[in-house]
Amino acid sequence: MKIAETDALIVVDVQNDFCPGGALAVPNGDAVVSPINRIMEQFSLLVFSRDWHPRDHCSFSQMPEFRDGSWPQHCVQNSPGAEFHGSLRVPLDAIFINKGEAPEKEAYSAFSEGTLAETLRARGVKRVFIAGLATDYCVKFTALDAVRAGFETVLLLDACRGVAPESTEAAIEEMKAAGVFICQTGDLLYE
Ligand code: VGL
Ligand code: ZN
Repeated sequence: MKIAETDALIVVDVQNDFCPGGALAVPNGDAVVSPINRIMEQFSLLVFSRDWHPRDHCSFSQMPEFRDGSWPQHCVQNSPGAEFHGSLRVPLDAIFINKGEAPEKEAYSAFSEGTLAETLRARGVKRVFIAGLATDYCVKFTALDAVRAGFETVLLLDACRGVAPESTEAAIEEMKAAGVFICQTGDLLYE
């Protein structure tokens, strides 16, 4: 698959708290860093989203069940857990999206704050590639919103990891049904 000037790469929530040792560690979450680093220079436009919660965010629970609405405290604004993974390459000319800042509202999608679709359209973007964490939550909702916003949408499966196996499988099916193309970073590199 050939990358065009009208493509953007959206890197979703590759933050310490979603990686091994973090508050809401996704199994092998850090495995997404190498493929993302490897492909990013092919894209003329990069977007990095960050889960960026206040201390009292409504999704936080004292007895977390690791599902929607019941997470351990994670990605608190300006905390080490909210920082990007230390090995992730983060070019300064990228677009950065913070989400989940309102205490009373969950915001899984990088499009939640409402400005990303317009920003991408204004930059001439037609197709978005999506990678990062977690497949069954923020990646899924970002991909579904991208389709809804009218972008051709490609999920880079080997550059994503999910919270749990069943919800990850279900998320992949849901994305496919919505029109998301599923491919591998290798399909970009060795074209
Ligand atoms: C996420 C759970 C809670 C994610 C964010 O980035 O997928 N998951 N907050
Ligand atoms: Zn969160």
